[in-house]
Formats: sequence, structure tokens, C-alpha cells
Amino acid sequence: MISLLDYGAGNVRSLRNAIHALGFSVTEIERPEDILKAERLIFPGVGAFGAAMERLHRLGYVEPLREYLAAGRPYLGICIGLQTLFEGSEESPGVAGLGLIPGQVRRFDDSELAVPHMGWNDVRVERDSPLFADYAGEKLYFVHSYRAEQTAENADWVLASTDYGCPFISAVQRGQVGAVQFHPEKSGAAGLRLLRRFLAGDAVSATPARRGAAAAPTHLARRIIACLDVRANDAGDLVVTKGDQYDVRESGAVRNLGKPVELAARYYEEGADEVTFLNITGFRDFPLADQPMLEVLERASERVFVPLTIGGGIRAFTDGEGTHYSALDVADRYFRAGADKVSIGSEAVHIVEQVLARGGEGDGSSAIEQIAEVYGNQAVVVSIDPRRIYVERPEDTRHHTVETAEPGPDGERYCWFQCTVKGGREGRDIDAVELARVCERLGAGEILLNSIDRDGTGAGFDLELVGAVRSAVRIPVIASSGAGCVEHFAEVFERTGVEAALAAGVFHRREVPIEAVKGYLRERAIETRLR
Ligand code: 1PR
Repeated sequence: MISLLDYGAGNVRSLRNAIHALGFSVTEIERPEDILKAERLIFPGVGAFGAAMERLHRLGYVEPLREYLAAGRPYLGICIGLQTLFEGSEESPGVAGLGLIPGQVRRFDDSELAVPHMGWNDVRVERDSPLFADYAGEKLYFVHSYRAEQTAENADWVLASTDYGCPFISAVQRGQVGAVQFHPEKSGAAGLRLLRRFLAGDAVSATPARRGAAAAPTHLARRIIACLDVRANDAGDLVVTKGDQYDVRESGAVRNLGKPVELAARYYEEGADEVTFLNITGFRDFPLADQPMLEVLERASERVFVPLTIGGGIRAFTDGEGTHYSALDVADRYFRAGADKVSIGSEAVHIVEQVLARGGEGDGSSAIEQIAEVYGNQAVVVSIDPRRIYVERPEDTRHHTVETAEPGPDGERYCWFQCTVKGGREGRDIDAVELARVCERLGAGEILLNSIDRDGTGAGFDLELVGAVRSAVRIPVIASSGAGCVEHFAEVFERTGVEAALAAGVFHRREVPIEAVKGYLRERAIETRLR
């Protein structure tokens, strides 16, 4: 029996699903005394270091946890579950960690690199451990802004390390107590094998593990994301649809490209690094009333062991009976249904308009700030739906312009990228660069950058748009809209430096297999994750 220390912050459903998929059952820690009764304990920490420790204290878990760990009983910490084993973290100055491992957790330096460190990276296994006995050098999924560093005092704990700008500790183990910075439950088949080792009690068996990879530097992969635009068709069934410049109807009917859960599972099997669901009519319907969409997420998370993002309708809402739901309530429901990240579209535009009207600073009240505070920045994606607006000269607008290689209808040589709301139906007086910058300041962890002009055209990503936004922020950027062939993916990575590329139509219609994209990227020496 596996005991899960879930203190209610973030997506623990996927871990539970992974444990079930591996044939084990799991029980919850509900009271402090359950900790010392546990046979094998998993702590999938999520959110901020300080918030995690504060909750552990409030629930009375800190002392029994220290006792459990001091006795060297079977333990697997994940992500914050690794960091809280240390003495403290720069993320929450003055907050003491569990203090089992000497050292402080520090923030990645974002002067050269996008932070969070989000995506698939290698691990260098530095000691023999059965935990990594089945590990064949696959990339594993990380998402974190803070990292633990190896020092002389903690070197005997270090099991594996990874590089992102600098080396950091990606796994620790001493006896039966282990912890990993990556998410095994989100790391595809390789992660599941590692998790199985712990669940089966093999983590400290006598079987000698292979000695890990050579001391070569590890590399973060560029991510390939499959996107499913979901909505009800005219018969009321939820379908995956696909627009042509956001128009999802053909001869009057909503295009139907398949069933959401089946398609998501197919993309997982085919090697997608992430799967994104966009509830494209979420802006007009209240998502919590949309049980089928929540069910899609719940069922997809039983079969998809890579990160899942959900967007559409993340905003405050008052229902017909006068009950008020905050955007955080909506996001919370999505996380509990199996999402790892939520994507905020229209509401982000409204938030930025309000913030700019107030002088540019947040006041803690927006959906972006509130969700980031509780679930961490990495859980908040801002989805932008921009459209080109052409001008003769940069002085003709207050917005951020680019000189374009594709002149406008009247030969205009400049354009800006206007943000829209409600699925592109309404343009607002704000540009994509400004929006991305303000959202980053408010705490968004990633930008999903669509293009209405390119959506569904297969003409390639809008490199001018992507380049402008990529160079304006430090958080990861996902280029979206327009992929038509493998070359387009290589081009967007090489020419703009984005961390991820997303596509829909070419994957749905099986025109370009994900494997072919990754194969081509490897030929171009662009780092990718092999399935
Ligand atoms: O505004 O917070 O309720 O969120 C609504 C979400 O739904 C937003 O993320 C918005 O981008 C999305 N959305 C709304 N209407 C549409 C539509 O198509 N009519 N889809 C829509 C956005 C863009 C991508 C698409 C890429 C790649 N679609 O999802 O997958 O363009 O396509 P391609 O590779 O085929 O070119 P809110």
C-alpha cells in the first residue's frame, strides 16, 4: 500500500493515475498519525516552497514527517518534495525546510535562460541505484524555477544531476529515502518505469544498477505540443475541431476531427511532449457547468503521462443562482480534474488593460496572480490570440511594431500584433508584446502564442510575431499556428529561439507525424526528446 501526502495544492491526480496504471493502490494521508503508519510514502510537492512548508505545519505533518525520514523509511519526494528536504529556499526566505539534507535551494539565473526550467532534460546518474535500474538515458520532465546545488556537505545524498545553465541536483537518495526534481508521473514510459521501481520496493534492493551516463552536459529539449481545440458540435457532442483562421465551421457545420480523449491518448503514444486542450467556447459558457469538458480531462489524465494544459473560460463568474466563483475556483477544478497547467486567454487581456490603466503594477487580485500564488508560476500559461494590423510607419501607432517581410494590403511595411478576446471575435487596443511583458510581471509562467492570420493555413509560424514576443520576455514561449511541414518546426526553433512549438491540423489529419517532426529536428541538431 502506497500512501500519498497530498496537501491539496496542484495536480496530484496524475500521480494517482500513474500509480493506478502501474497496478498499485494508493491511500491518502489524512491525519498526522497516518504518516508514521505509512509503508511507502510519496510527497508530490507542488507550488511554492513556503506555501508547502506552511501547509505541512498547519496540518501537523512536519514532526511525524521528520521522524519518518530520520528513521530512513521508504520515501519518494517529487519536485517540491525534493526541495523541502533541504534547509531552506531562496523562494521563501526565512522559512525552514525539513532540514534533512544540508544546503539551500536557489533560483535559476534568468539573465541568459528562460525560467522556469520547463520541459524534458537528461539526468546524469552519478551512483548506482536500483531506482534508475531501468533508466536508459531518456529525457524526463522538469518544471521548476529553483534548484538544489551539490556541495561538499550534501554530496553523499546526490544520486543524479542535470544541467540548466549550471548543474543542479535532479535526484537524491540515501537508503530508502529518495527524491527527484523531475516528475516521473509526467515523464512518459521512462518516468513510469522509475516510479514502478519505488512502488515495488526495489529502490534499495541489492540488484546493482547500471552506472549512469558519462559526465557529458545534459540538454533541455525543444518541446512539440499537440493541441486539441474542443467544443460541442451542433448535435451537442464534444469534438476536436480545427479552425481556418479561427473559423471552425465548414458548410455551416462545426468541423469534427475526432474524439478528444482518443486523440490525446494517440498523441501521447506518438511522442507528443505535452497535450493542450482548448475549450474554445469557454469564453461564453461557464466552464464549471461544462461537466463533459471536465470529464474529458479526467479521462485523458488516466491515459496521458505527459503534461496536460487546459484553456478556455478561466475567469471569475457568477452563476444563475448568484453564486460567485473566482478564476482560482475554476482553475482549481481543472487542476483537480487532471490539468498540470491552465491557460488564460480573454481574461488575460482584460487583466492587462486594468493593470495598465492603474499604472502598470499588479495588486494581487488578478486571476494570473492568484493562480500563480497558489499553484506556482509554471502552472499559469497565457494564451494570446493576435492578429496583424498594418501601418505605414511605426509612428502611426503607440504599439510595438515590426518591419515586416510580408507587406500589408496597401503595401504597408510595418505591422503590430493586436490582441483579441472571445476567440478572435473582438480586437482590443493592446499588442502581443505588451501583453506578454505585463503577464510575465504578474506571474505567468509561459506564453502560448497563436496567430489568427496563420491558424490552419499550413503556411508556417509567424516568425516575426514569435521573434518579437520571444525577445520581450524571459519565460518560455510556445509558438503556435501555421505549422504545415517538418521544416516549419525547425525554422521556428532556429530563427526565434522559442522553447516549444504547437500544432493541431497537421497532426489531426496525419499529414505530419510527431515522430517525423522530431526526426527532422534531430537531423538539424535541435535537441528533442525521443519517445
Ligand atoms: O479566451 O480564456 O476563454 O480561452 C479560449 C481559448 O480558446 C484561447 O486559448 C484561444 O486561443 C482558443 N480559441 C478560441 N477560439 C478559437 C478558434 O479557433 N475559433 N482556438 C480558439 C485557438 C489556436 C490554436 C490552434 C493553433 C494551431 N486556436 O489552438 O490549435 O492555431 O493550429 P494549426 O497548427 O492547425 O495552425 P479564453
